[in-house]
Amino acid sequence: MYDVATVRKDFPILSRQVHGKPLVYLDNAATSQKPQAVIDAWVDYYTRHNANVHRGVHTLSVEATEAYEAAREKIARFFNVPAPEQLLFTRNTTEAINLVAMAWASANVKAGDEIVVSEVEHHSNLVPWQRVCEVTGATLKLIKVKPDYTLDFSDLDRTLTARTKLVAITQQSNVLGTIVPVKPVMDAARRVGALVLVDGAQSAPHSKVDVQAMDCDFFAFSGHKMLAPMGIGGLYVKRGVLEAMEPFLRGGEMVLEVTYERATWADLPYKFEAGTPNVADAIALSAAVEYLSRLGMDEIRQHEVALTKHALERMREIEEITTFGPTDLSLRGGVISFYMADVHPHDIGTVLDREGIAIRTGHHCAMPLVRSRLNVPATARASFYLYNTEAEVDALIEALKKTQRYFGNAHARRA
Ligand code: 7TS
Repeated sequence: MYDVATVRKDFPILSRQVHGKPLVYLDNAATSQKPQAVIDAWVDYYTRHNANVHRGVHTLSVEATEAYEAAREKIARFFNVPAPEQLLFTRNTTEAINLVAMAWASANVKAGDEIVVSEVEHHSNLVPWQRVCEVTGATLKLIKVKPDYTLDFSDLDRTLTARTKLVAITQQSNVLGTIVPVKPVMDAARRVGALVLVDGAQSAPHSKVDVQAMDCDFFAFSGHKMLAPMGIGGLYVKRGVLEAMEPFLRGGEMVLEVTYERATWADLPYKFEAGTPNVADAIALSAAVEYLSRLGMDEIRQHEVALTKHALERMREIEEITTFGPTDLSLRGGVISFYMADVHPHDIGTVLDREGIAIRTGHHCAMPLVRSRLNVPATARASFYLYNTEAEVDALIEALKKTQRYFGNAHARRA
């Protein structure tokens, strides 16, 4: 039985107040809060073991190296990565995707080729591909979003052609919550010989990810959205693809031998990890995946489905609210973007903050989707995680009713 009250005790920040009210943190799609176990792992590293890795023979350096590589192994197991060296540490999803754009695409995408993304992508999985196309002369193509907020796969075999080199697609939309089934994309990509990159920023924290079952070529994720500190994330790459890839950044740590004229590269994964790595945060990320595994990804998902169901039902009590995203709960994660007639999302966010409730407002780094597909200037977005409760959803609804009464009346007064 999932016991959210016990889970909450692990997160020190959840006991704080904001404007004299208990914090209700519903901005989890932006970043998650951290359990004590993660904070402790980070503090323990700097308190007892800190040293640079892979360089020294002294005890601290050996301990730091062992802890760093043990973290890589644990995180690799969490995503069912076949071998730890296929998990590259990056700062976040954005850097992981840029690594693929720089190291793989620059060598494999040529003028006349095509890269396919979807209309729901976060800027991090759109802008790097725009740049690759600009530099190489390749074309960027879009998989459309349907009026029911799922992706239109009916045309996949026409969108993907013999010229398609890569499909870069999110596994869960940060705006709509839509869960994207990757299999049809994989199947269509394999038929034309294209590779597939999966943006797991929003899926990795909330559901079981198995990169081998998915069979994708690249999988990118951010630690900070899955209970770990900011500044650590990763990229899984399929072995054959990884072995053929040129380095992303060049410098120390990633070389085997260097002369004044040239250099040769270190083994995997170090060839892709130039410079001193983020050891403490990698270790804290391994504590985060241990915490998530202990709770169980399926249990976490079920908890979030229940919260989302409750929130969607209760939002219907407020006539002025329009929600975006699939109605079928099996097709959506715990993210609800919404719009309230006559109230700017920023005003909603401000009123809610006075009630201690943290939500996000804006275009959520998916400007084309919000502006030209949802046709609103911005949305308000509540996003749930493993520590949120039904009572918090109820607090959100009451605060939204208050917002509506306040602004609705203000508009009536002006009319
Ligand atoms: N891809 C998706 C689907 C995302 O939701 C995000 C971050 C990123 C990539 C980039 O992640 P980063 O860790 O590299 O920044 N999404 C959000 C959000 O919805 N609000 O703030 C960040």
